[in-house]
Amino acid sequence: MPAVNYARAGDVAILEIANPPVNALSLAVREGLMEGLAQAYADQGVVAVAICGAGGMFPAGADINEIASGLALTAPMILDVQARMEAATKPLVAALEGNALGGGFELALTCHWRVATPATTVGLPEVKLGLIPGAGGTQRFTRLAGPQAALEAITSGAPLPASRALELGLIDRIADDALGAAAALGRQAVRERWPLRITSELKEHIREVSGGLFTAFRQKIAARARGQLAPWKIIDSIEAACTRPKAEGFRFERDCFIECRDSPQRRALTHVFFAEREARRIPGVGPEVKPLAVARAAVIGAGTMGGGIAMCFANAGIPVRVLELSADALGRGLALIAKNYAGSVSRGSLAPPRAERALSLIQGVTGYGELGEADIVIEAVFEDMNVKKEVFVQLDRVAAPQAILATNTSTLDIDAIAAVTSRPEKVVGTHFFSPANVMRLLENVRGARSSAQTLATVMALGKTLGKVPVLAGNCDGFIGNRMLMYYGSEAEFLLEEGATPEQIDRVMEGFGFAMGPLAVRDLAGNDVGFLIRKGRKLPPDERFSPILERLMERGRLGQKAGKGFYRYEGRTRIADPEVLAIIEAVSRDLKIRRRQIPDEEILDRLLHPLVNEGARILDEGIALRAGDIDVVYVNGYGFPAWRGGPMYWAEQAGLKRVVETMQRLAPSHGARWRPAPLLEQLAATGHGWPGIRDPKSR
Ligand code: 3H9
Repeated sequence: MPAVNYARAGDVAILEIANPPVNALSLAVREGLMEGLAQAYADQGVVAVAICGAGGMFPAGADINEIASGLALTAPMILDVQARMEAATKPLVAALEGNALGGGFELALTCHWRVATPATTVGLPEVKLGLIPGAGGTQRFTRLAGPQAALEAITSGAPLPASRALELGLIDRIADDALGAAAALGRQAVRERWPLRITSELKEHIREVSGGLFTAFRQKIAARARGQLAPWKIIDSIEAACTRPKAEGFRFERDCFIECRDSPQRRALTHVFFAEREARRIPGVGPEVKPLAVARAAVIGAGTMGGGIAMCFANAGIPVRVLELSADALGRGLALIAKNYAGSVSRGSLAPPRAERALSLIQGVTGYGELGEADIVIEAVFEDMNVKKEVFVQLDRVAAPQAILATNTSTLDIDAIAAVTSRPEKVVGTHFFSPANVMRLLENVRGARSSAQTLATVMALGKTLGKVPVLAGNCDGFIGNRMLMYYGSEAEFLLEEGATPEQIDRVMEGFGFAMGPLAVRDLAGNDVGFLIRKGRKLPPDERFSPILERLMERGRLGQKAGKGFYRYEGRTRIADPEVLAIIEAVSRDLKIRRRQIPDEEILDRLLHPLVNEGARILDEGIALRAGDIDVVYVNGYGFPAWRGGPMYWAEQAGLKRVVETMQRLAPSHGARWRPAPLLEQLAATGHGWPGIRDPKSR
């Protein structure tokens, strides 16, 4: 099959890019485009050319594998195709359907005009791969829509709906039949003798742009882009579009693209991209296992978590019932949901009609009898085994026979919950992260008897809800929280030995974590952390630090109490001498001599326990692949995506070095520093983690 099909619709040539799954601009496509353009230019009967993608999908970008292998820069490159397009004497019109992204959208921007369907999204998401657009995207977008819109869209990488792209001038028309409308537009341009609109030559938006715009934008994204390379290069490149001659601007973008492509950040983010997709594949759950269609859902509990989960369904267009036995509690829960939607509308992140539609899909109920129509019921009640068991006994009685019964527990035993039902094969964990309507991770937990169809359903559901689903085995804390326990405890041991909360959080945020471990504790609530800890079984040679308990005794519950590891003014955290006094008293009681702890030690002490427990989790089969653990940490625990996740980080550091560091620390820091057997074994044989792609392919 040719990668580009050439056809004629009367006097218009149609170049259809056909390269499944997403019609990426691989070498064969670029070659096909060069040939197709030559044929169309030479064809006397052709007055205009329309470019489209097969299967209703305009290309979603350059081929990410080719960027890693270097083939993306083998001639003909996208730039060569674009040079050929700009030399056209016949109108070129892009017919955009599906997701026209990255290099695909850059190709479209090189056409003289663009038509999209109402459902099309366009965008330049390269930043999410640690890249900047490398085929003139920063230069042409800026010329069409102006620098402010370009800065916002390209540094975030967020897709734009067709309606917004039209407002910004990135596309010219919206039509249900994009290809038909593109051909018509090409004919109209010929008939009415329009000059060909070469986007790289437009000047209106780049004239007299104030430098202050870029300074202000750099300040605006300083926190969000901390430690990263690509966002800053994107800003530089957009600035170059406004301040340098055309050829220089394009060359500058190119140089920045190469610099980013060769960076460790690009490799790490490519790892995360493929790991997220790989995580959806479950051995034994092949395409022959059809997921149950989820047309209606129910959530038990209208607290923060239950409400957030209900919003996820409503946002995806699935009607959902929320159950609270008391009308008061239900009223409070529904009011909170309404408040959350109102907040999104007032911030401008949600259009009022969409908020109204979502709200109309959420129905509060106060009796189990009203849940019989749901295809899946997710329990999100208090984290207590007896309470959960009672809920599942009731659910089993009222739920439809085909319905899946899921629990949002973050630590409890799925099998013990399944055992109280008559349908353990339909019981599964669906662990959402707070706030559930915002956080991308969905940690699905397989019980011993969860059926293949149940697993297929919750994995597919993750995608439907716009989440990143990962499957975990059933154990205390599953993947994420089991690892977190060691990370969190180590932070407190560091406090006992001489570190301060500010130092620890500064080091981890400097590494790229969204928040340091103690700031996170304050956000989640120290009472919550303490409760979870109480339910944990520790190995005999392990202990917890008493610091958390001492903070609790003094009412330092975290942000909600205005004080925890810090004192809070609004959301601003402020170091508090009282906390230091509490910590110092603990050190004294434990007869630990406080010392200055170097920043590098803090980083080592906090990252290694994550990796070591990750190795055990992998060895026990709780995680299917090392990449799954990375996906969990990046999407649920604020680990910087541009560092690839804890397991990827360890592999880059060298597993041998990781083991040596652990062995060095083990004598003074206890049994938990003994390297996991799998880690030792891989370090000794020089192998990487099972389930992380061969680094040579990155
Ligand atoms: C770029 O364009 C650089 C240029 O500026 C300059 C170059 C010089 N390449 O996500 P899905 C695969 S950088 C190769 O599950 P969905 C994906 O791995 C690129 N493969 O589907 C998966 O394979 P498998 C800028 C790709 O419907 C399958 O397609 N573009 C690519 O949920 C289905 O993917 C982007 O960053 C690719 N470009 O979402 C867009 N894209 O089945 C990246 C996907 O074997 N892509 N695959 O696991 C996406 O955001 C989503 O895939 C998309 C579809 C929204 C398109």
